[in-house]
Amino acid sequence: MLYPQNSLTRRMVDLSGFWQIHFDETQSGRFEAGFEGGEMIAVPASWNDQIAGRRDYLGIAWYQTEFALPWGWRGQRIFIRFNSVNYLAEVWLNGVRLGEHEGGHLPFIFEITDHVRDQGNTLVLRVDGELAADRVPPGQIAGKENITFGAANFPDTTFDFFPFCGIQRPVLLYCIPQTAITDITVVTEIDGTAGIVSVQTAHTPGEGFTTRCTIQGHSTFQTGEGENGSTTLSIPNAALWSPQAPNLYALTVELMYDGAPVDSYTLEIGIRTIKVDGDRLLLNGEPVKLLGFGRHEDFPVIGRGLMPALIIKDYGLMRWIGANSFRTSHYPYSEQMMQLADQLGFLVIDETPAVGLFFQEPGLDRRSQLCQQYIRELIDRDKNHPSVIMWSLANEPHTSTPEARRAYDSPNFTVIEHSSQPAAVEAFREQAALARALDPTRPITLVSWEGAVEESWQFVDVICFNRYNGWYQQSGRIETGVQRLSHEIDVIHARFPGPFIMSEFGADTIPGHHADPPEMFSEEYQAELLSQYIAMLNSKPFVVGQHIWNLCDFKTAQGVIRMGSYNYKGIFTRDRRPKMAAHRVRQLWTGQTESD
Ligand code: BDP
Repeated sequence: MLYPQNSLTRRMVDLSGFWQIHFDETQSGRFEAGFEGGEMIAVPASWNDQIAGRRDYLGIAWYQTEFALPWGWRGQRIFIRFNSVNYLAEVWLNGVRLGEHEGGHLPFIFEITDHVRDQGNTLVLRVDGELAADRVPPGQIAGKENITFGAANFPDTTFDFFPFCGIQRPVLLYCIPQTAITDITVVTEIDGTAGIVSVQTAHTPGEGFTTRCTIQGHSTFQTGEGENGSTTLSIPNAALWSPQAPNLYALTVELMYDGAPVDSYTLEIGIRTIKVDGDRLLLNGEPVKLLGFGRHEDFPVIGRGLMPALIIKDYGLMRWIGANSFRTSHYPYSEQMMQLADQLGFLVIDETPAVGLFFQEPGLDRRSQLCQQYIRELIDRDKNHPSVIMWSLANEPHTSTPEARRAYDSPNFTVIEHSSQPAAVEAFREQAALARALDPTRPITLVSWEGAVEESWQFVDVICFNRYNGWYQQSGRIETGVQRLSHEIDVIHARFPGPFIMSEFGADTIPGHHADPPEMFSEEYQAELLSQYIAMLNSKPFVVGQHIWNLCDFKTAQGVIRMGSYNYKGIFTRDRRPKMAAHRVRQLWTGQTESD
């Protein structure tokens, strides 16, 4: 999927601004052609903390805006693109239904060429933010104990972040030529000092078209077999892409007719390879270690809305602390975030919106289909980013059987046979195969807290493990917790050899709360816990990554383990001020002290 852009042959306008919203609690209204008397709402941004009294509203809301067709677009093919609407969106233009899309965080597009007027276009969305057991991420099963937290949560999520709703990323209107480039897929290899760039292109059907690919002076023609073509360019003495030197090349694809370009699209590409070799993760053939974070798209007032300044701020914080990597926990991040990862040189574990899954309860078929849809959409969206080095199929699915869990929780981590529920194993077998078929070039991971009883780790290339010893377990006893974890990691590695990433570890910390000796929730405790984890992880050669949970404090549902409805495991506060641990981690990761 190509992000809209302005070029010689393409135009795009952003429909962000003040729209109208009508909350339809009784679900009685049909407003396909528009409505009167709504409230004002800024798009993009979640509605929850923006509109007074609507924080916990997760029902139906109708959005509307008006727009005119930009001058000169008539005669082109015209589309509308929604970069992210959470959770389910149904869309109408001038009363004509365009379609629907399920799942927040991934883009969807409708062609509107035949429905759009020159002026006075009414765009209407019906957004459904309800949590339900057959959606992904799922809500709770009615009448059942909360699968994730034991105690009830409000709103009743199966995951540990606030279920923000609404139009959370830009809505773009764009046009392309009648016969246009529709897709580009780039794969890079390294041959000695040369970069080998394979480009596959697709265009709308048409006779007599050829495709030209140019990378800074190197150009080849691709003559079509129908609408699909492929070509390979060799770049001598290529400047490779890496965190130390995020070199990018501009690849321009032109669709030619009668010797002249009728469409042109420019993509920033990075020449790099990513491979698993035994216990190592190799970037451009060299071992690489990931230092970084799990994060959230989360900020006061805007909720999960796109805020470009916050993206810059967070990359600045990650740079300052010596991070080179992050995971898009627990859903795909904005396309702007991904573009900057390419430009600034961050290694990204790109995660689908599958979090808090369960496998015995009703709705499994639907949930599994949605997971597959998300894998397709994510790879389609992000396949050309050099920063994306791995696909994460899910975070913390609840996979083990109760018997396996009981045996594993013993002092020796006893692993019994068939430790995962068969339905979970089947689901991840299929999902891993799908991801590999769609992208054979990148490793796959599954982020789990289950430990060595996670049978679905057999399908992945890299183990991503979340664990909170010294916090949820061995509370108050950091050393005991870290020792036990060290042993558990060895047990996991013996069962699932290969590169291992500690994808979450941390401690809730109230900024300004101090204790000596360190005590849970104090700044000292977080700094000490992270130091001991990092020392232990550094001692194991197969550990190729350490991602602290979390970069910043973030909003959650209400519940007894979340004071003020926040997860306080950030090493920065929600408004991005450093806690003591931020300085400690910076010293450990960069060798620099506060005064440097
Ligand atoms: C992990 C989850 C993460 C939570 C974290 C925590 O993956 O979403 O926020 O625990 O409890 O299990 O802080």
